[in-house]
Amino acid sequence: MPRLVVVSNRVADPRRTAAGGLAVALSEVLHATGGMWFGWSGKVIAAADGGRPGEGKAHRHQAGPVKLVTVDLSAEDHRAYYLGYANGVLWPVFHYRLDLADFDAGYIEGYRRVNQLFARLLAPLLRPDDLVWVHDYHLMPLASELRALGCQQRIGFFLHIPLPPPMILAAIPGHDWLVRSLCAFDVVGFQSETDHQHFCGYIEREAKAQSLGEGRWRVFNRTLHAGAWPIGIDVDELEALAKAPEARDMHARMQREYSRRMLLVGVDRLDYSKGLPHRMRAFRHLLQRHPETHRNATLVQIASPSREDVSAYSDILHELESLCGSINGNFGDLEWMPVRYIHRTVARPRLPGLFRASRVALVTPLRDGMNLVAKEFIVSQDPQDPGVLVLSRFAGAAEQLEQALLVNPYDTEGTADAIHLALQMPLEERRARHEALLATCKRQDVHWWCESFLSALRQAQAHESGTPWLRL
Ligand code: ADQ
Repeated sequence: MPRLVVVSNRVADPRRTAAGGLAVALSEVLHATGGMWFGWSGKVIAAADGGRPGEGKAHRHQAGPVKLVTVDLSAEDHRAYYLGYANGVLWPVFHYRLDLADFDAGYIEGYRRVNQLFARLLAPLLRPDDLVWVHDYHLMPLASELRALGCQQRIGFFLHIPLPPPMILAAIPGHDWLVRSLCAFDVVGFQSETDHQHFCGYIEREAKAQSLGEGRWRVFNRTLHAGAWPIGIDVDELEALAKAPEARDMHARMQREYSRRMLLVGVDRLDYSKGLPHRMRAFRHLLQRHPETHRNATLVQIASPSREDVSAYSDILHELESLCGSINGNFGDLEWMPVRYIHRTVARPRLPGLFRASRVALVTPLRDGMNLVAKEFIVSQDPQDPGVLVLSRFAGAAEQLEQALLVNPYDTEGTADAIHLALQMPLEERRARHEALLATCKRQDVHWWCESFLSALRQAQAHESGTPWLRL
């Protein structure tokens, strides 16, 4: 079996369970092949301490049979590549938020510089038959930079966030460079068929790509395989967590605390793509329209701090705080607060207990690549008395989880009606929906995702002869 080399913005130590499902899944293949994980260390070196743009050294650590290689970034590279281009341009545009993108600050140079730095440090560590798997929007030009250095390995890319329609993508200055860089990969994977179709539409129209059938394309004088590989969760890991004392304790405490009320739950990173203010407005509408829910329903909203150094994030924080405050002020009384808003990360082992104690989960992003919380909620339920998933049709997960109550989060009234339906859903219907949803989560779990993507990458031609890839 060829060695697997994973490249991502951040590197997780696969021996730590807190690393979550993705790290667990990748760790199996990394272990089996004596693989390597390469990425940013998370450290930023100030100019005064010698951090220079485009420069950095690779640090190597051994985690069992897996090699972890990390690079520190200079403060300037961190500002332009990570905060600027990745999170200030690509994240908003890929979530259809052109209004939030900062195109003019010249971040693209820093983005390119860091991708070149990664390529320079990674290339000498690669063996000819390695399978290289690059993750996410931070590293879209990496294959093109590796190819320019003469790397002929099979290189795959997986985009964890959505890909917008061609006309939105084309609003990015330099979009043609970005997509052309993407075409230096052998396999390009997306979360949903919708994202995949956006990519095909773009390369067909803008790059005159020719379809070879079965997801293969001839484009920029190379052959590329594109497809949808919806990411799943590690069902076994979550089931084991659910049985452990921390989850059981959490479940018992929540049940005690909310024995007289139905619990609704939302668990998200505090990000504008997650639709938190829209969700609060729908919940407020529910309380206005259905007075019988007063004192009977409590929404626990956990929103973990995220990218607080990007300004759009402090706006969403203030909007959410103000909405929660006004809902509690207008509807709450001495014995009941309709919303419990917690601006913190919940320890992963406690999540299944929280999910299991909840009658309804609100997963209502305005756009989301997949949304793993939706799947984690399903797997955490008691099949005999399961809760109901209210899911945005704009989450990648909606393509698979058809038996959830699908909503349009921009439609406040419609979402409130769906929440009402969820709170009242008879046991038989809850069971039937849950059974179908659970089967999907189990069938297409994270191991299936990992294996099916890697199998496509293994089949990619190792490497095409023809014109060498020129740095663009
Ligand atoms: P995220 O946007 O971070 O990830 P999501 O898939 O919802 O989104 O969550 C990832 C993990 O973080 C889940 O395991 C979840 O339990 C955990 N998490 C989220 N909020 C938390 C909180 N407040 N406390 C504790 N844990 C929390 C990106 C894309 C998604 C895509 C994933 C994976 O934006 O669309 O599903 O990658 O590909």
